[in-house]
Amino acid sequence: LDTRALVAVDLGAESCRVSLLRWVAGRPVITLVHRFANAPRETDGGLRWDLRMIEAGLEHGLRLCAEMAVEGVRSIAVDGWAVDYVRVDGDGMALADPFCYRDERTIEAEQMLYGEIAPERLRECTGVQLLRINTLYQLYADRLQGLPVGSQWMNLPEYVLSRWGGARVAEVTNATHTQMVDLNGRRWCDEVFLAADLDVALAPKLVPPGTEVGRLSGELARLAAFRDTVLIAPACHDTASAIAGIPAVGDDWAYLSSGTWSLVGTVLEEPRNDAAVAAENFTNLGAVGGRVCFHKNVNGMWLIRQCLKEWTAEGREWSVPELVAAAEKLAKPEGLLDVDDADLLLAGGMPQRINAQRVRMGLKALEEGAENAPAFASLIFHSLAARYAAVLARVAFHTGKKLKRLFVVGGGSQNDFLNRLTQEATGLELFRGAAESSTVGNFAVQLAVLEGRRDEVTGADAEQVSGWAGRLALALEQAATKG
Ligand code: LFR
Repeated sequence: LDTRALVAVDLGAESCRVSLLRWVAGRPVITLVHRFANAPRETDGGLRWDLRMIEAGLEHGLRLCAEMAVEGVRSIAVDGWAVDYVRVDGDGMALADPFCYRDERTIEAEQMLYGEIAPERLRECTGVQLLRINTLYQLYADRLQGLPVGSQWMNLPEYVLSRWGGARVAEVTNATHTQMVDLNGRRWCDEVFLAADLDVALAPKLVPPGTEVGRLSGELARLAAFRDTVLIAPACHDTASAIAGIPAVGDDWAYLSSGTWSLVGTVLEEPRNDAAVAAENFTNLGAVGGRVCFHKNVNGMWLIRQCLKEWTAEGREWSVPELVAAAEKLAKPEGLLDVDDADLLLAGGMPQRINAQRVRMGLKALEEGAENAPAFASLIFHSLAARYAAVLARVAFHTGKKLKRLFVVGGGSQNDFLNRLTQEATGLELFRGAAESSTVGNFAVQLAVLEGRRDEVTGADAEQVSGWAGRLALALEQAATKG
């Protein structure tokens, strides 16, 4: 057995993480080596990510891993949030900071695109939830805005791999979220490219999860630990990785991947895209094992984070646990929020946005200001739980599954109050998976391919990946209790 270490990079809209898996007495132990904050900012006429900051943070993380892993690093894999992309020049260098998917330019672009291809047809071709954040609407918006569009582009995790020496690819679980991939063939969909007047030759080659894309090269490769390190595209979509990190088998379980967004659904062998599914705008994204993540994007911790930002600006720093504890003491709020109201997906002024919605609904506005933060938090948690339950009921309906268990993973899974509300609202048995489930799934895919078990990630034997996930979830806990 090759006992060199593995590195998993997980890019999040709120924080990026670099983790190391080492073998200690034959057992895997995972350590979160470096975590740094991430956020989009308004610059250059748009809401954009600070690419240089992200790349520098990741490089710092890799250097720390190299110091720790005296045994050497066998492979590195990168997953991250979907849909955003980097345009590159012929040398693979970024042409600009990438837009954040929340940038408002796609509000109009989405409507314009439907003049070229009907939304129903887009759904039929791709099976993907119509969301203005999808890469398709963003690339189309670039075109409408007259931005230079003749360059190749890559989604962010794949871009990071390419910067470290990997080939330019589009890993398929991540690519499905572009809304430009054919639902059945899982190839770039010519009809969609044509409708949006986009050049399919500028889209990278599609590869399945668990593809070796090259060897680490450049400065970092001079470090002893990185002398012979391969680069792997895991499930580059963080949600697909998070789901691969759930150690569940059987047909009676659903997932809630809880972070900035809440992804609420279940894993299917085959996509479901009938008229009722389309009418309710569920998605069929690529999952590990050639399977399908059948879910809906529901708003998530974004609501709380955005409120916290306002209260911090007022000079009151609530910690999340403190806020959760205070919210839990309050009586059930009067009237719930429509958490998926388009207005609540936008940045800034969240308490005001929430109150504006309440007033529109004929409810009493909450008293604004940091001192009343628990009332906002209580409203948000109760509303999220109710929404999860409503979506899960529809998941059961559309898939015909008899759901009994709900696995909650991601940072939001640490919120016991929300978990309790979710359990009560759904009536499902709730299991708390790993907070860093994307990292677990990322490592699980690496291990499967490194151990010569490609079939586990491409289809034939997908349940085995959850075997790895089970072992690795334990590895994480050990790391945590050992500090
Ligand atoms: C979660 C996630 C969701 C995707 C959203 C935007 O981090 O990747 O799956 O819909 O972010 O990329």
